Amino acid sequence: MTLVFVYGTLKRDCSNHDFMAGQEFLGEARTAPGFRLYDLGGHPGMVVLPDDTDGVAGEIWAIDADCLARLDQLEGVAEGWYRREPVPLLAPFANRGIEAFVYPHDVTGRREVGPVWRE
Ligand code: PCA
Repeated sequence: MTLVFVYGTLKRDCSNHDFMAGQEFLGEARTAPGFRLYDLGGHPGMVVLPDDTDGVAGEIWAIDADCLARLDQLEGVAEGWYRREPVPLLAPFANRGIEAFVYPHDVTGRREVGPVWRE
């Protein structure tokens, strides 16, 4: 099992949540400050933003290897669209090396969403 932090369309009640079918929800979580969401067109990208003070809200899931592979494909990890990397989370998930799909590209001109993605 792998723990992942999801903050966008993979969350409960969101458009890609079917990808989490059969996996285990462990709880709501929030990153440390330094991350913000931007609207990439129906889905958010979480970017590193050093002067952010709020962080990003999301969910922790325990997922199996098949699910992880499907998520990597969905998020275009091999193509460098999103990068799956550890993000600092607040308690009770702090210091556990939990990964999220971070958006590593320029967000100039994208709508700033703030800390919570809603559909
Ligand atoms: N799906 C992933 C990354 C962005 C998105 O919409 C997630 O929910 O974490």
